[in-house]
Amino acid sequence: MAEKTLILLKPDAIQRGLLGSIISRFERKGFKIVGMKMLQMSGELAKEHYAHLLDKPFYPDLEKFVTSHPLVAMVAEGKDAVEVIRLIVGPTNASKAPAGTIRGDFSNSTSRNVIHASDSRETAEKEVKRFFRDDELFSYRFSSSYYLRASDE
Ligand code: IDP
Ligand code: MG
Repeated sequence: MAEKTLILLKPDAIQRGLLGSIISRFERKGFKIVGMKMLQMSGELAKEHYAHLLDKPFYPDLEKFVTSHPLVAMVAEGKDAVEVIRLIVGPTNASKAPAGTIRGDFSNSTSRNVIHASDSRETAEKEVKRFFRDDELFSYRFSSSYYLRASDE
């Protein structure tokens, strides 16, 4: 089975009207979106998702930020999805993120860096399950012609 990874388009991406611009980058790279939904994180979910940061001084702001507004969760599937999508996303500190990466192009901040992506295969497996039930993930093939026109057109 192809590799899957979790992507969160954080509240700043929605508030700034960047959803389409960001999602298109994964589509044009050839990744398949196999799950997508809007949700608002609870404090409990934030604490689980950011457990590695609970003792950091910025954690209270992080939790408030991710729980105060809706976000979009996606699962992308494709070859080396975890590693390649982290490369497309760019480093955590968006101020230092290279141009051409999502964070490099859309943010100049560490705390408002528009997107989350799983950082390893092990993390990705846990994070996909954290946000999506099995029946919320889809398996389909890209079709070159079927969705462009009917066979008799
Ligand atoms: P990542 O999102 O690149 O995987 P992590 O270290 O897992 O980076 O941190 C998760 C999120 O916590 C970051 O995306 C960012 O929103 C926030 N964060 C991390 N480090 C800082 C910091 O030094 N100041 C403020 N927020 C931070
Ligand atoms: Mg991380």
